[in-house]
Order: sequence, then C-alpha cells, then structure tokens
Amino acid sequence: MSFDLPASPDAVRRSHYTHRHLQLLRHGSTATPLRAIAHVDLDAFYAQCEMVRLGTPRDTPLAVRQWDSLIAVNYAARPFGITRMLSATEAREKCPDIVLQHVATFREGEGGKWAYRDDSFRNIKTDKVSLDPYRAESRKILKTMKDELERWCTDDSEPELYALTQGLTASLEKASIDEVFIDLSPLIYCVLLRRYPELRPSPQEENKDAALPFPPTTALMWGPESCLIELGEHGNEEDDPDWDDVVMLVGAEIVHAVRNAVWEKLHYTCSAGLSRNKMLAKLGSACNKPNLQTVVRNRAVQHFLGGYKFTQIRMLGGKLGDQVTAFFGTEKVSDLLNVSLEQLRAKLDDSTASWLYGIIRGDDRTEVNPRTQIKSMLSAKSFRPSINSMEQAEKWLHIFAADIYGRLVEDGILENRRRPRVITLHHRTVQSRSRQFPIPAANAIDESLLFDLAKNLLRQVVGDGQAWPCSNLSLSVSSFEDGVAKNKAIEGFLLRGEQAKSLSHSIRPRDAESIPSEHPSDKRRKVDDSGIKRFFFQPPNAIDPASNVEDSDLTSENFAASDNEGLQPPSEQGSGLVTPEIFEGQIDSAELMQFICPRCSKSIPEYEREEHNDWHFAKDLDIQDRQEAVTTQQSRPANPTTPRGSNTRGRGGRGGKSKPEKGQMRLAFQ
Ligand code: DCP
Ligand code: CA
Repeated sequence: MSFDLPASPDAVRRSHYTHRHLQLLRHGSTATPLRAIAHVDLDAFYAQCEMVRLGTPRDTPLAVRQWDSLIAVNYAARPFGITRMLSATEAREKCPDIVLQHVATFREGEGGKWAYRDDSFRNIKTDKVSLDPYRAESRKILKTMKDELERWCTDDSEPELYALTQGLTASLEKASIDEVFIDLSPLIYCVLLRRYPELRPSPQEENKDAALPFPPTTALMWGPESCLIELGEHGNEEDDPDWDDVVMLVGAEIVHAVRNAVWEKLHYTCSAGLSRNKMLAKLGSACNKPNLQTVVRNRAVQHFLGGYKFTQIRMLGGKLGDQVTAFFGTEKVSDLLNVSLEQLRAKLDDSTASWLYGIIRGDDRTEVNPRTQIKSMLSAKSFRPSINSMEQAEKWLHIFAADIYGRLVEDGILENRRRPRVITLHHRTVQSRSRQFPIPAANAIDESLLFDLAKNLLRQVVGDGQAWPCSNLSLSVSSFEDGVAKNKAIEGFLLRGEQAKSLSHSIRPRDAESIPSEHPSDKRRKVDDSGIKRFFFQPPNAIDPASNVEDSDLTSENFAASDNEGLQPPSEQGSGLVTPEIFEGQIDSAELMQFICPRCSKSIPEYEREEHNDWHFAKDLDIQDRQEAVTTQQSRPANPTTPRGSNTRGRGGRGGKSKPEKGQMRLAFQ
C-alpha cells in the first residue's frame, strides 16, 4: 500500500467531510460517516484448534466430531464436499484420509478433568463435551489481537502528535468464541494525523463544519489481502478517493496487521470484514473466506446490500423478517428499497419502521461494546435415552459443577477477581423448568458448594413432580460481581474454612423472582418459572449480542439439546445472539411492547424507553464534555522547535514508490 501520489490538479477542491466528522472519528462516535469497524472471524475455528494442537499440515483434511456429528470442517476438507451436515461415517466415505478428531470430554466417574479420549465417540452416555481447549485458544487469540492493536496506538516520538492522540485505542468486542468486532476509528485517527499533518487541528479555533482539504491522492493502492466490494451501477471507481476511502485503506492495513499477528504468533488464519458499521463488517467477513479480508467502502454499500435478502441481515432472520416478507411480498433488500418510510410505518410500529428503513440502506449505529467479560457460564447435557433417577442426575451435576468451577478458576475466582451471584438449574422433561438460588455471599465458591446448590435445586424440581424421564439438564452461574465490590458481600466473599462452612448451613432456597436483577430485561426472563404456557417473541436486538454468555451455550450439544426450540440459523449462532426463548408465565402485555432506539438500534422494552433516552442524553453530555476538554488541550501551543518524528513502523507514509494510477483497484464481489 502506498500513499505516494501526486496532489489533485484541482487544489481548491474540498472533501465531503468536515473537521467535525474527523473529531467524531477520534471519539469513535457512531455519528461520523468516517467510522471504521472490523469484524474478524476465525476460519473453521475448532478444526484449526485441533490442527494447531496436533501439528496437522494445513493441506490435510480434518474435521472435529462430537459423537457421530461434525461440528467444524477445515478448508482442506471442504472441496471433498464435507460439511457440518454430514455424519462422521459419511465424511469418511467421501474422504477416506480425513482426520476426524473428537472433542475433549469429561467422563462420568473420572473426576472433574476433561481429556482427549480415543473412544469418546462411543460414549455419549458417559461423556460430556468440554470446550475448554477452544476457549483457551480463543483467549490467546484475543490477547494477540489486543497486543497488535496496542502497537498502533499513539507513539511518543513526536510531542505535538502525542498530545493530540494520547490515550486513543481501539475497542474490541468479543462477539462469540471465534468472532470479534473492533472499532478502529480512534486508531485510524492517529494514523491519519501522523501521515497527513494537514488534518491536525489548528491551534486557532476553527470552524468545525468547514470541509477538510481533499486527500492529496487520486488513487489508493490496496494490498492483495484486501478484497474490495465492487460498486455496481451506483458508484464510479473513477471518482477520486475522499477521506472515507483513505480511512478504509488505513483500516485495512491495521486489520491485516492484526490477522498477520494471529498467524505469526499462533498459526491461526482468520477472515475479516471492514466497513462503517457492525452490520456491514459482519456481512463482509463472510464474503471471502478463508484467510482474506473484505472491504465495504461507503461508495459500495448500496450495491453490496442490494445483493442480499434482508432475512440474511442480523435481527431480520427471525419472526420480524418473516413478517416483513409477508407484508411486502419479498425477501430482497433491493425490492424493499422501493418501499417508502410511510409504507413501512403503515405496517410496523414507527421505531421498527425507521430502524428497518435505515438498516437496508446500510445505517447501523450499534456500538462496539468492549465488555469482554463473561456474564454467565453454562454446562449442559442432553440425554438420549432420557435419564430416570436422582442418582443418575447427580452424577451429571458433579460433572457440571467441576466444569463450571474450572472455568471460574480461569476467570480468577481464586484471586477474588469476580464471582457469580446466582446459580440456575434447567431441567427438561416434556416441559422445561428452571430453578435459581442466590449463591451465598458468605461462602467461598468451590466445586462442592456448586454441587450442593445444584443438588438442592434438583430436589426442588423433583419435589414439584413429573421430573422423570429427563431429556436435558444444565447448570449455569450468572450475575457476576467484581471481587473488590464495595458492598456488604465483600467480607463473605473473602471468608474461608470453618467460618464459611458455618454460614453455608444457612442457605435456603429462594424463588427465582426474589433474586435481585441487574437490568429490567433480566426481570422479564424470570417469569420463566411461573408455569403458564405462552410464546414470547423477543424482537431483534432485544438481547444484547454482546451479552457474553459463555460459549458453551453455543455448542452443538446444546443446540441438539433444545429439540429445535428457539434455534437460530447457524449464521446467527456464531454471532453470540441468544435464541428467542419460550417463556412460561403470565406476562403483562405492556412488557411485550418494544421499541427500537433510532440512535443505537437496540430494542428496548417500552417501559424502559424514558430511562434509555436519559442514558443517551447523559452520554451525549459526556462526549461533549470530553470534546471540550480535548479542544482546550489542543489549543495549547505546540513546541515549534520539536523535530517531526518519522513513522516508527515505517508503514505506508508518503514516500513510497508505487506508481499512481487513476481510480481504485477493483476486485469482483461474488
Ligand atoms: N459450532 C458448533 N456447532 C455449530 C456451529 C458452530 O459447535 N452448529 C462451533 C464450531 C465452529 C465454531 O463454533 O468451529 C465457530 O462457528 P462458525 O460458524 O464460525 O464456523 P467455523 O469457524 O467452523 O467455520 P467458518 O470458517 O465458516 O467461520
Ligand atoms: Ca468462524
């Protein structure tokens, strides 16, 4: 990639973008058209984990099996027609040399440790899948990505630049075990200011709405690792690049560096999508798999989206998408573009109509949510045939407790970093039921405490009657709090030994409804327990995609466990979306009303609308304050005698040797 291009002959031309747009880029604001979001998705993730662990050559076909099903297929096996739909036996028929690696398992009666076992596939009755090895790799990958992004942050070789870009970082959201979103905007701002000094804010108060100078280039050179979405009839490659194109070029460079670091350090390939928002970035990352990145520039958005069915867009894969299809007689984005906002409003409530109108035009203001901490952990097992006794169930509760405890240890429970406050048992016969307890703050959490609590919960379920045969059982912990919380629980949190034991005897079961919740939407879920059947449709976005239910929720074992109830198509499983749920309970219809916030695209219960609007208001004020603080800092005179430092990484810059070409390099989008 090179930026060494002659200045435009028309020196007076101005960019479409303003100083304000650039400042909003600095803040990672969702309101700037210069925003840059990446979605990075590991290729054939579990299969690559096994390839790395076993040292399998990259051209050897390999699939990961769970019992007789395939759950991940590497790219060397795909030309043989091997997909997740096949059984292990069918895969072997199509490709006799394929390596079929079974996932690690816990085994009944063999303690709480998982292991890779040669005979697991024959032992569905006694074994339970462990995803620990994949979670561990996922953590390493995330860390490597963060380290690389860190390298792109401010350098302090040039004081003037340092003052302008100090503290700016990318935010990273773990969307599932093998996917992340990265908001690159603040990092790109740093790079732009380094490479294009004319963009640096001047010490004089400038008109924020004045246009930026035009980029000093008539063409951008894209590296071979980036696939550009072509423009179709909506755009023209001959138009000179503006700053949004330059932003994407810099973003592509950073994303490539991140992917390269993951390859160099850990030997994993991944694919990426880069665009102005999460929705477009996610669609982009799937376009050129494996091991390539796809860039959806602003000028390509309309053509790109026009080729999709809107039901492929996140949040439109379910009931809302079906309704829209029925109302307008089409699934195509291109057809829906002809429907006016008024026509959408005639069929849908105002906020859903506005959201839909925007989303098919590529407008998505969802923020990258940097919370990377896990919000709940679940360990589950489905039984074929069903189990029929407390004794059998307890053996599994032992394994669940060990599984969850191992993950809590990884999460820092021994160092008092965080601990869950609630434990839940889910139980399925003909009906699904769940029971919760608060985890007593006075007790140190260990395997036996989790087991005791789980056993008590199971006894409650059994006491309610009709507990057998049981086809699925699972245990989860949730509502994590920080170990340093300044609340009353802290003393209990740190208790150990006899003191803790004596307190543990005072544990009494409580109904789910009485457990304090963190968020009103959590309260809504708790009506789960009251027992009257009702299907509750959770509109798109109602559950935060970043809610970070730990990845075991997304295993095939759990998919299989749910008898197709509330399953998402595979494309959505990986994105960390939680499935719509069957709620049993009498729900006030007011609770069912949702509105989609036009500012952040989140679906919010009607009764929280006011609170949500207040939150945006407060956030706007905060951004405004910070901008003012920055302006004050920037208006301080910089040291004019300081020599300009060179780009420490020597990337790009304006001294490259590439020959300029008119227009942008094209790559076909299939
Ligand atoms: N997974 C699973 N069962 C499914 C779908 C996925 O256990 N039904 C697991 C195995 C996958 C991992 O989740 O490796 C990530 O899922 P993806 O949908 O991202 O698929 P892959 O990473 O395997 O392949 P791709 O290269 O298409 O992303
Ligand atoms: Ca993947």
